[in-house]
Amino acid sequence: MVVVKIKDLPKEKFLLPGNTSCQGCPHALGLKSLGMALGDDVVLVVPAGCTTIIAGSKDKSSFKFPCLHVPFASAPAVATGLGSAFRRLGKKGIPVVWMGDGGSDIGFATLSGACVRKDDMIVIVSDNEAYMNTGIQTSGTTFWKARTTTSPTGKREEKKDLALIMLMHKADYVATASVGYLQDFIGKLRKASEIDGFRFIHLHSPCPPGWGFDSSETVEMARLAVKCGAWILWEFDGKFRISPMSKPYADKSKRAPLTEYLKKQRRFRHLSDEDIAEIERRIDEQWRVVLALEDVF
Ligand SMILES: Cc1ncc(C[n+]2csc(CCOP(=O)(O)OP(=O)(O)O)c2C)c(N)n1
Ligand code: SF4
Ligand SMILES: [Mg+2]
Repeated sequence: MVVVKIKDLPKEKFLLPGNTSCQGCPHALGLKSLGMALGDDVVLVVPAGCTTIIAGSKDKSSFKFPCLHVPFASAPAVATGLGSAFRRLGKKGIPVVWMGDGGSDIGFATLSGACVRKDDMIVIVSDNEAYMNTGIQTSGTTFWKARTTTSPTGKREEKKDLALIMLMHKADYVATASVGYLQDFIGKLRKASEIDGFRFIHLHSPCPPGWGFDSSETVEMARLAVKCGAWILWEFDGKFRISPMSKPYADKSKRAPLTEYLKKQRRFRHLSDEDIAEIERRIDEQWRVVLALEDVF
């Protein structure tokens, strides 16, 4: 685990002020952190999504990172080519794919291919649990029962556990992170940058307009997800470890009430007591899996 101190973080901004993200945008928090973690080494590869809009339109850019905007399904394949070109030309630079959860749904074939080949890149999926840029449609990682425009009565299917999929896919480095704990995210990015091969970070990114909460509460919402046990922070770098911010919540009695997290969000306003009990049961199940992984790896 890489320990990050706020006073040691660089002041240089890689996401510039005046960009077009909504107030309280989780991607903006994540992109700023990416700049602080890896700065000049990053060459971004971005498929369509809110990040495309945040980057700005022709002739202007909100990014100090060099950035390739690529078709939805192709981002990891483009990063593969970029990595090969860097090696051949003897150039420095880490291809970093920054994609949404929708990008990881539609681009799963290229994500899988790059992981199987252990191609040299860091992939970050900034998961706001829906296709936000096109109007809040359900994605594979939308939370069970969450209302979206394509699931007006609540999503029927379970949230896809992308990080565990990538772990079982034998990625060289896999971690979950949260915009509520940016020092942890920065530490994980730095750790990932020290490892060769295919590195994957699943970043939990609560979205104020998409989830229906006040734009001042993004960090609080992200922290509540961790504190109630619904989002578990962990890291695999050859050894699987639950991260320190999540560790206390292995003990169910230490978790914040789940209703505190759910009731603050418009997308969950319709939940019944039975739904909440079922979500709690599923969270307990997820913890059993993650705790077992600590013993296995
Ligand atoms: C092949 C293709 N299909 C659909 C679209 C339309 N589209 C653009 S952005 C987007 C949603 C992206 O969602 P996500 O990846 O979760 O990113 P977010 O906007 O939530 O940050 C969609 C469906 C597209 N650009 N290309
Ligand atoms: S919709 Fe959500 S993810 Fe998209 S720019 Fe706004 S706050 Fe950010
Ligand atoms: Mg999304």
